[in-house]
Amino acid sequence: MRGGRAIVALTVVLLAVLGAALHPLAFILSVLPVDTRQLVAALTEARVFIFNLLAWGIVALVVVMVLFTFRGRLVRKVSARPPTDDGSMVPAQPRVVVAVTAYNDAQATADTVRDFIRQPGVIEVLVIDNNSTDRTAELAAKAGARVIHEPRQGYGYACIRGLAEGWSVPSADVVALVEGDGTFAGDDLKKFLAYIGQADMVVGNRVVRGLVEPGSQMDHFFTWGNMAVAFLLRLRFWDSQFLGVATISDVGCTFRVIRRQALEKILPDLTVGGYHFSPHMMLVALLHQLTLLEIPITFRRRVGRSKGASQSIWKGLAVGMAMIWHILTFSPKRPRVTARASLPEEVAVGPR
Ligand SMILES: Nc1nc2c(ncn2[C@@H]2O[C@H](COP(=O)(O)OP(=O)(O)O)[C@@H](O)[C@H]2O)c(=O)[nH]1
Ligand SMILES: [Mg+2]
Repeated sequence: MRGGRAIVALTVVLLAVLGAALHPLAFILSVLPVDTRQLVAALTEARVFIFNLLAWGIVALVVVMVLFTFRGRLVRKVSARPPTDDGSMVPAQPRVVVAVTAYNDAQATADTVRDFIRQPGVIEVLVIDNNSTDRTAELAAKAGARVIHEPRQGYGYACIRGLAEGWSVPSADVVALVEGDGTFAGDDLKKFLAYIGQADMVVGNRVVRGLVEPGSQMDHFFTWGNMAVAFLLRLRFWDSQFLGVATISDVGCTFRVIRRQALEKILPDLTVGGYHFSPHMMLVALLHQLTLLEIPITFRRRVGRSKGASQSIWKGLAVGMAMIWHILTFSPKRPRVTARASLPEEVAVGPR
């Protein structure tokens, strides 16, 4: 069943939270000046039942882990699939097109362009201007970017357009995606390029202590939230040894690099225009059996005001819920393609 493991994990977490909440609830009821003895007894019974269920669940998990360990010793299994070798291997010095999402971030976007344009291997920087009303487009062009206007409002639409436009640059070996908000460092691009020979797509990880600048958007809430949702993604694409076919710990990092041929396979299935685009792209890549690697990157304070998930805890929660629902339920609309993919109308790019 699609997302079955993730649903079981969510149920376990909900049961644990419910069981924990029953304790103080029973206590509060017991000190009330009315007779609540029957209710308290029922709650206590429910709590004991949940506790027993979870405890037996842990025992079963340990037994399964021991069995897997013994089985692994007896049968040497290679569970990591080597990267796709269908002529899509990238050269040692790949040519990179960088696509930058931009929405009313004039200064930060121009700085991002200047930062990335000077990185080794970068042949072009594209700024996807998503209906900005400030000087984003003008300053980005001055900084040396080719500015492309995306009329459909939304972070995901800006990402899809950037990826499609990057794919359409014939000399590009790989396409990088970043935000034009000053959070990502051009210097990190070389880390992605160091690994792109070993995976179809390399994504950034912003949950590594020491690399995240104090005061950045990655506070406790966003760090834990990303880790938890990433674990759901791993449960959906499970591998018993590595706890997921892709060892992902951060689902919301825009900074990623993908091989041109891999991008061609997934572009027609990229459809999410909203803030949950990032895990959407990972899901689609995994459904196409592409290999994903995650690498630790630096994450800096944002320049300017956030318009995305980091606006507030409520916005972050809403985006998190959309991500969870998407991971549990998504499957591509069109039949799975393994051969050469064709681009649909909405991502098709005109002559350059
Ligand atoms: N919020 C928002 N961001 C957009 C949109 N279109 C493009 N973007 C860009 O997408 C990136 C993510 O938005 P951001 O405000 O940084 O969200 P945050 O990372 O959650 O703080 C930025 O580079 C924006 O400029 C849009 O319609 N809304
Ligand atoms: Mg941002």
